[in-house]
Amino acid sequence: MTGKLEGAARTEALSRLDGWRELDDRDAIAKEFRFKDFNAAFGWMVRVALIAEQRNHHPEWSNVYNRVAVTLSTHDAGGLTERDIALAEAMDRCYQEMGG
Ligand code: H2B
Repeated sequence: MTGKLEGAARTEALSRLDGWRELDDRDAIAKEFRFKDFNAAFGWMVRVALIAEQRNHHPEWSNVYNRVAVTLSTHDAGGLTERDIALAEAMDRCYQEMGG
């Protein structure tokens, strides 16, 4: 299992991400994605779900119509790890591929 991201490695990892913020009350990152409509939002969620299942690393997320609020943290590690950074990057990549 990868360990919690701390210090310089954490700063470097977070600098690779765009639009993600650190939460105040727990060791996690969050972002809200906005889409054209519900179909676009749910289509993106399906693609991300398949990646998450493949990696056995799953997001905390909720959907309201064309918006998806995502929180990423590694439960087994009790905080943020490289696995969260990698999933965040995959989410951003899927979003860009959909023209978002
Ligand atoms: N997802 C996330 N975000 N963190 C985990 O620690 C985690 C997971 N652990 N998905 C996996 C599943 C674990 O609970 C199962 C039992 O393999």
